[in-house]
Amino acid sequence: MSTSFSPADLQTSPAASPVNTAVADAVREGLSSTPKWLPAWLFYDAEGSRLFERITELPEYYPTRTERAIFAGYADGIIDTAIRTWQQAHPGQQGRLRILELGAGTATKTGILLDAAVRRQGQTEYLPVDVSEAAMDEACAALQRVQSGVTVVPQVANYVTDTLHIPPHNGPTLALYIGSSIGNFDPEEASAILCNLRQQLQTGDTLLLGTDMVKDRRRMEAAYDDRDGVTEAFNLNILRRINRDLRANFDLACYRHVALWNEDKSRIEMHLQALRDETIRIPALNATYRLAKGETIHTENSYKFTRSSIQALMQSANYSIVEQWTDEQQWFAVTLATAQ
Ligand code: AVI
Repeated sequence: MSTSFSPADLQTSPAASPVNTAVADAVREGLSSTPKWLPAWLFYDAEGSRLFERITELPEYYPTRTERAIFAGYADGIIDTAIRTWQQAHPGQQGRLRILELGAGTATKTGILLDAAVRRQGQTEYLPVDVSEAAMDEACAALQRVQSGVTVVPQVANYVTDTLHIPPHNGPTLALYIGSSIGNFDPEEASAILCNLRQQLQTGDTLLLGTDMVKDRRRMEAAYDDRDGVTEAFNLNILRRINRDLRANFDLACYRHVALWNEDKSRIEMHLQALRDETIRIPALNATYRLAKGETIHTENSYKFTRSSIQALMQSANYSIVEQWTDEQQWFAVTLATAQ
């Protein structure tokens, strides 16, 4: 038998594209488990990130605009309190506040706090830490377009799995972990992320944590099941990504988007439910998986908080709460805590 191919075939043939081992390992582990699950980070390929941006603008998805409004109302107070907290721990010492962020920020939300820091001290350093270099480049470019007085010092690192290494600083560090990103981790993982950050902070440095709060069940469920179907498309995109990255054969039309409030665990759960018996072949894993009609793949948890669960989380990671800001309806909270 003879075959002929050109180098161009090698580049374009899906069979020749290298398999991302992190994606392969995650999908193998999740689909071999009972119940089946997939890690939420798989949502964020280029299309998933674009869909998430659309989610943040949906009328039903209140967290982004509510947190932004809190920043708009209280940014100067937040910056003042972070500086004062550090000065109390370091009497007589001077130094400019720098802002560190877990995740690459957005020009709008993070920009409000950077603006307040520049108003207060003329200039500031901004250190975003993100696993995605592309996301970071985009965020930095957007920030630098709109922000003067801000020096951006990006760091590519996975703050969930790897020990952070932040350069030392003579002055206060305000670390941001906003957008209720912490809510996508189980309580033990959430505490580990804040502990990892804590190791890099000095006593008197501060953490500003954004958390979505427990509220009326219908309001929370609607935020994850919007009328335009954007969240449904976001959820289904995880299967499209697996089809592309691992050459799987998920039939997207056979899955239903499910978002429900789990009261016991205080979280919104997203699932994909099979509408009929399905056999999924994943050649890149050399594996076949079966889903029975009605069976679900659990794709995301989004924990919702109360004042006492925020307090417990902070305490578990060695922070003590200094001040908390919230909106009138108490739907979202922004908590400033100091490294003990
Ligand atoms: C990124 N994260 C905080 C969002 C959330 O609300 O949990 C992700 C999301 N999933 C569906 N809608 C938004």
